[in-house]
Amino acid sequence: IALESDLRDAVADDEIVLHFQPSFAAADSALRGVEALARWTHPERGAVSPEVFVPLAEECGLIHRLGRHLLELAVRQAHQWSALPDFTVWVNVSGRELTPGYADSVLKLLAREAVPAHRIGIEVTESVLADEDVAVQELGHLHEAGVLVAIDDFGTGYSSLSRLNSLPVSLLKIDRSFVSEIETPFGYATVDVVVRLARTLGVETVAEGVETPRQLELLREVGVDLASGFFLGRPAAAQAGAPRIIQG
Ligand code: G
Ligand code: G
Ligand code: NA
Ligand code: MN
Repeated sequence: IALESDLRDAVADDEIVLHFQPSFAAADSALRGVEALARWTHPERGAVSPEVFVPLAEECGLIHRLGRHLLELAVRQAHQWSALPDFTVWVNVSGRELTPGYADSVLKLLAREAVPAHRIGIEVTESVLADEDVAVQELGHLHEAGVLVAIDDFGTGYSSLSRLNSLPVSLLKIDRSFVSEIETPFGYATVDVVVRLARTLGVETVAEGVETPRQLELLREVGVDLASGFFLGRPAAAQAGAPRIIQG
């Protein structure tokens, strides 16, 4: 409960900021975008994980304000990076945020900040697409307007493969649990299946959680489009000009 009221203040006081983790084209290591990750430094408790405060915000009705705050930060940052070619800022969005009017509010924000739709991507988990018609409609509006949509942690949740073909999706994010297993026959086959499926659907794939050069090599072999992970670049605060790249 104390944390809940602190969270209210934190949103108002800008204690919650975004860090950005780069993603690269697997084939030639060209920088292709960043994933925005929320970071809260509590004045007494120190770092509080989004795994704690995002569910808390959902429970106490703060998720719309928190989500809006983070989206504004992401869109402003996308504007700062507008000179980078083929560059998308990906934002994690909770299913709870996807209520009627969400898409319109995002499109208004993009117009206000003069950021083209394709420079922003929305990441949602499979479960959001599985059972929430309103969420799918809102994502559909955004997708039609050119905003990119990714299914996060693909392969770990309830996935209706038959429905995938009709969902407003631009990219599948292969969960890092599969990437960490890619040196096993089953792990390799899983990544391979997702890549083939994505090709058939005409969407891109990103492998997340790449931690070793061997994993990257195997991902290239399978034909994954994009890659991110600690081996390629850690989440970091935005630097002036371009995201900090530890290894490209
Ligand atoms: O960055 P980190 O590994 O701490 O993220 C933990 C979890 O919190 C991940 O599932 C991630 O998707 C989620 N998360 C991080 N930032 C945001 C955010 O801005 N909004 C939402 N809804 N979830 C986030
Ligand atoms: O659920 P989601 O995919 O949004 O989670 C993103 C989280 O994964 C981020 O919080 C980030 O800190 C974490 N992450 C990113 N790259 C790696 C990695 O290479 N290894 C591990 N263990 N975590 C990572
Ligand atoms: Na994500
Ligand atoms: Mn993920």
